[in-house]
Amino acid sequence: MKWIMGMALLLSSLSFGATTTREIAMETIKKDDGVHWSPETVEVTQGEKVKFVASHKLEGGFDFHGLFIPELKIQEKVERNKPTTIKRTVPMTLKAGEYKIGCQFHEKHVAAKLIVKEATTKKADKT
Ligand SMILES: [Cu+2]
Repeated sequence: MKWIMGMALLLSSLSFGATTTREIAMETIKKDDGVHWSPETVEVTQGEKVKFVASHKLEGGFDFHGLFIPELKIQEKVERNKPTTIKRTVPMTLKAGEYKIGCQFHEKHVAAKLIVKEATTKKADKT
């Protein structure tokens, strides 16, 4: 019985614990004659560990794009068919709100939205 509870605890800490890194796949897509980062919206939480996997598989056009999220100190070159992995922890000091997931190379590259949500533990401290 103790063993089962131990396993349950271990499993729940694996799914929800601070050690979990969530993978966020970003991909270039063509829409309305422009290149966009997809998905259009990415939600993260303060303190969350994330792993961006950025890929560019579009044929024609630019050979590479950039993944540019200054708030997370991300400025990576993403070459065609060479997915790039970037790991970050969302700073607890990063204000909740909306930021851009852009491209540092192309002005017309349509940015996606990065939504930073307040950590619930921080909320609990306030009340
Ligand atoms: Cu671009």
